[in-house]
Amino acid sequence: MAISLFAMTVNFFPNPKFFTLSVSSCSNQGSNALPVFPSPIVLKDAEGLAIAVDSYYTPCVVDWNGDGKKDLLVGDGEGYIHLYLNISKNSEPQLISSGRVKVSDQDLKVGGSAVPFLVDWDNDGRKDLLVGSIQGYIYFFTH
Ligand SMILES: [Ca+2]
Ligand SMILES: [Ca+2]
Repeated sequence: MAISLFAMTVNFFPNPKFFTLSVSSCSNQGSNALPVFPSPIVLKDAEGLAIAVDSYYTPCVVDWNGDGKKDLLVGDGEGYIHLYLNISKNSEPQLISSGRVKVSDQDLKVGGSAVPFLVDWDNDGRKDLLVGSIQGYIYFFTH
């Protein structure tokens, strides 16, 4: 399967004081060795609404719940991470918002501009969360 590209789009309307950011995807029309990306398509949730918030957005594709289907983690400019679970199949993902990622019933928050990455960092068989932040730190949330 050829890789795909995720991009972030900034939309200013009606003036530069108010803007939204949305997550877009480009399916690779070429090969992994020679990717060819057409115009991006704004990702929408299962209800057809653009996946967007009002600040910097960083997408990260993960299998959050271990069901074999790709889900989406999205860090935002305030330092929160939003989870979108895939309720369909990998070839035609349908994402539903599952809210912000939590730590001990509180919204997980780093200082700002959260950049999430899911990996088994300590090699114990459970996925952990590494989150970059605008302060230059990388936070480790063990599972
Ligand atoms: Ca999943
Ligand atoms: Ca782990």
